[in-house]
Amino acid sequence: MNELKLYSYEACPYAQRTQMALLEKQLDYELIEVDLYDRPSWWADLSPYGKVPLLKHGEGIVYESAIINEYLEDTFGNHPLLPADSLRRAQARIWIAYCDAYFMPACHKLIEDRRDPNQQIENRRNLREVFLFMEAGMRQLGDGPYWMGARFTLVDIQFAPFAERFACYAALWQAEWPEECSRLNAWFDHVRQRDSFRQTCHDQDFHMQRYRKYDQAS
Ligand SMILES: N[C@@H](CCC(=O)N[C@@H](CS)C(=O)NCC(=O)O)C(=O)O
Repeated sequence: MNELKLYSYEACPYAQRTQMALLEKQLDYELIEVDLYDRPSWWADLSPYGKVPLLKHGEGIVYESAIINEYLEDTFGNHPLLPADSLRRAQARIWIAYCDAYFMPACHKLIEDRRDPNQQIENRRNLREVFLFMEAGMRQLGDGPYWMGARFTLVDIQFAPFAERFACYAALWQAEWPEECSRLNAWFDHVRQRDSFRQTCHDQDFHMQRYRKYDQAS
């Protein structure tokens, strides 16, 4: 049987992406929690580099959240999560890549350099530029409410878990989501209403408990 199994970790934003795609596409799947702090013996045999999410489809193994989500999109035509037009698909993929190549590193730099106030000034300036770049890019794409327009896509899924955690970056490392980013604000207001988000998100206390550990680590 070609059943779908998602190996996940509850707090993992990348695994959340995959779970959101599975829910949006209304696919049946088995959710298997892997305790990354007490790894089961079978995990090393299954996962080539030990990271969640990992999708098992029949005997096939796929990992890397963005690639799993594209695999689901390629394999299951129901409830499409990429635009039909090839130029719009390319644009969607550009933003999917942008999230991991620019947005997340800009956030993570604030965590890494938390003990270096001078570097944090530069990091906050850089994060602001990233936000303004995303805002301008979204406006060029159209009115929304979602990233690519009227329809929810893999781009929304790519960013959503990090938008959810952003309040923690703000509380702990003074990250700022610029007020003038009105298209982005409206985007997240809509994303947080999606069932796939509501079923996979956690409240700020849940995330703060985990991020405080990073904050306290030397
Ligand atoms: N680029 C990967 C990142 C996945 C990732 O970093 N997952 C973390 C949990 S949030 C993990 O499994 N860490 C365990 C490890 O690195 O050994 C993706 O998008 O799937």
